[in-house]
Amino acid sequence: MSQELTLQQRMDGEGGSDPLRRAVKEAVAALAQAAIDISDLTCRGALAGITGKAQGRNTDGDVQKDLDVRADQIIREALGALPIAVLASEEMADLEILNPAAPISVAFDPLDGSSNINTNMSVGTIFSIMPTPSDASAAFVQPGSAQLAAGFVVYGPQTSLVLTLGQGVDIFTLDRVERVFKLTGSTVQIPPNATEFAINASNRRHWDLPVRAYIDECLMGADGMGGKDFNMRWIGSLVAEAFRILIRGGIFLYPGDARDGYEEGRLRLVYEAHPMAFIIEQAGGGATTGRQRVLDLVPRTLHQRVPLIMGSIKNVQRLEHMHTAPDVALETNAPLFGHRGLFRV
Ligand code: AFP
Repeated sequence: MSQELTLQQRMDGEGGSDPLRRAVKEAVAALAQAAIDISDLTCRGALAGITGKAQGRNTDGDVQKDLDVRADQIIREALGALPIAVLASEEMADLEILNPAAPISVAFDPLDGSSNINTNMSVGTIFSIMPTPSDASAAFVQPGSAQLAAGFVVYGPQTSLVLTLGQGVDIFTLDRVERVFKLTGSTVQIPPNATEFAINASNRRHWDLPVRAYIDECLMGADGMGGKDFNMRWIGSLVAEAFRILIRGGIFLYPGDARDGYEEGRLRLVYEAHPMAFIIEQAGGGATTGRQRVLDLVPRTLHQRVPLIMGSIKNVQRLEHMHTAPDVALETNAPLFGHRGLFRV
């Protein structure tokens, strides 16, 4: 039996026995148990009847895969008996008011990256825990900075749980024999400078100038104004990109673009960008729309989309600068400039 702390032992060691902290820890423990059950399904795939086949569309028009629906059911069952005021899920049109007097509310994306299921690529679960306001129906009309906890699970070669309770970021790996998550990374810190970017480059013609200028600067590598060569990754699974950034740094971009319906990007604020931003900032990184800090945003609607740029702080700051100083973006992007600036040298 390995000696790493279990998730429960780590949370017990975090202190905070007041009712609010206790409710948070109970919810995290239940979400972790649900993740183990979802992991059992993802690692068996078709043998568990998971085909990735579309089963219809959720109310926001996203294609709903079989595992989206089953993961949503597993999580609701796991949370059902707990003192939770409001549930919000990517798979639910509206909030579910359970016990308005309960201290916490939980929003989750039960299965992120579901377009990867039948290609055996990493998928995941993302969750955000908020304090319940006096008007429980406004549980997710709060800035992301109000979150009490956030986490995500990657169902990949390992099943890993990434968690912040507001005092740094820990990584837990599922011990499949003992069926418990064990601490394998504590107080994780993202390298401040990175030379790896993640974006769906097929959308370049739809990007705004600052994003195009930043990516072109990365592509120009050591020949450009950035002065260093970059690598690129795009997995099509937010949780996998985020996990890689926590481990080796990098910058992830899902910006708004000119495509119909993508003016505010693809990712959802309440149950994707808010929790991811909380985790990334707790690990010393940055998370922005390009112009605003994601954790400062107050959702207008439950399934609101938001541009999400997150990762190594210096890279995120460079991109923000390009959004607020268009001349910088123009200078980087103008075709008349030679590789090394206005005059070829
Ligand atoms: P699905 O859950 O529909 O597969 O979307 C996954 C996701 O929201 C996020 O995890 C990826 O980073 C992003 O979409 C990929 O989007 P593109 O398919 O447009 O590249």
